[in-house]
Amino acid sequence: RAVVYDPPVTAGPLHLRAAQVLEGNWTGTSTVPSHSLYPHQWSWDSAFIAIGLRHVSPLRAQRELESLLAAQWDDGRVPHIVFNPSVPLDAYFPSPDFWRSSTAGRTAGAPRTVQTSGIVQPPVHALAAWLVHCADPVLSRARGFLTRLHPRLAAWHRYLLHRRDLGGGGLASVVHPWEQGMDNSPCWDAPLARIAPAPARSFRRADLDHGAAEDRPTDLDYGRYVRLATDYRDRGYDDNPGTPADSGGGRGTGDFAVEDPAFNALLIASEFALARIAHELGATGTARRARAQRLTTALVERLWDPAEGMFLCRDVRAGRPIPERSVSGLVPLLLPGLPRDIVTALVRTLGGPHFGLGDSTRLVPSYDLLGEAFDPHRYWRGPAWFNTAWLLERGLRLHGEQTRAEALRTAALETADATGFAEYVDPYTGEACGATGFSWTAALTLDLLH
Ligand code: 9YW
Repeated sequence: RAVVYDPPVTAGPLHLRAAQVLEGNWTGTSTVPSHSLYPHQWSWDSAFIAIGLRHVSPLRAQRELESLLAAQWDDGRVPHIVFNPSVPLDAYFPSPDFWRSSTAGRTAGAPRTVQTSGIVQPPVHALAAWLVHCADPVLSRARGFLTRLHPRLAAWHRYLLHRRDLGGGGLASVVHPWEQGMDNSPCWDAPLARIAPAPARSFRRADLDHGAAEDRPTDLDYGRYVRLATDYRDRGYDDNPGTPADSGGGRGTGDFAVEDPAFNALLIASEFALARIAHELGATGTARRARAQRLTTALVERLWDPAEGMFLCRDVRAGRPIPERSVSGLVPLLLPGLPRDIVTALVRTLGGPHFGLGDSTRLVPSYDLLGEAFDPHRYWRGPAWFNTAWLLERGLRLHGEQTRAEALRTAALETADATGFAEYVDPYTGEACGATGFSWTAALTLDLLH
């Protein structure tokens, strides 16, 4: 089996090489995460890409978000993939003929012309829109960028806070591991164990044409991802939040529902950004800010574990926390309204034996170094990723941890440079895994350089 990675970009200063990666991955309306592995538009990738792209081309950064939000469904959901019709169907699985958005998603208001997936990804978009606006407010105002985006971003948050409050405690639930963005995190092992996998013969994984099998999720994982997505599609992508599940495990009808700390922290950070956007557009933003504070309280009440010194995922169907330490449980550090003792505990956990930052690891691992499922090369089961490094760098800086933030920033820049903007790396050695020339790695490099 041939493993074909994207060609590395090797010459010139770091910021120029990063900009070159984004240029190469630009399709004319948006940026692919990687031509080989991910040849369409991905939702949270586009948000991170826009955050970096704003330093090179504020116009392209605006268009990145506009093209994604143009594929929003009438119920407010922003799909996790917007498919490029000129890419062959077999280049990526699951392809448009699997999701069938324009037919299966009709009741939920999927767009008729563009094909999308039917699930979502973390809501980094309002935060990205605000940062993109700030890079060039004159251009942004001249183009009516925020005026046009604001209603769409507000509908997106409404969808998550109402249709997706499956636990009934105010937080949004994800209904598929792909929605949280950390596909094969060990956090999903227990809730996924209840899902009967789709037969391996019923689908064909395109990812193994481009990525090493030992770095990717397993076939059994994929069987379960396919089962969950098929069931959701066959329900017409209906979230049905008002219906109590017969298992007693919260609302909604799917077999998988999890409240995740990073997903919700990003929603809260984006609520704060929406307050600023509303203020820029002439409103006070007070109600949004108050809601962001209330959501922070709900996040602490439902997901904070004082004994672990970090946030844990909550399995809504089983009605209990998931006892796995994932980097997701540290991401709420980016929130301004966090109680001081929680900030202190998170910083301690980040540098402690489970994540080893500033001690045994170069970049923050995606999963507990001491966890049974830890694997330094397998995707979200240990490798370090640049988007989580960027989020934690921001959190450390926000809470006055300048020295730690600076060390993380330097390590991220050096590792991005040395690996040709790898998708993810071995957290101990910094060795590249997955694709190179990966868009969010290049984009967040640009942002960290500014
Ligand atoms: C897949 C595009 C996406 C990211 C996800 C990451 C991966 C898709 O790639 O998922 O086929 O495995 O897990 O976070 O958005 O970069």
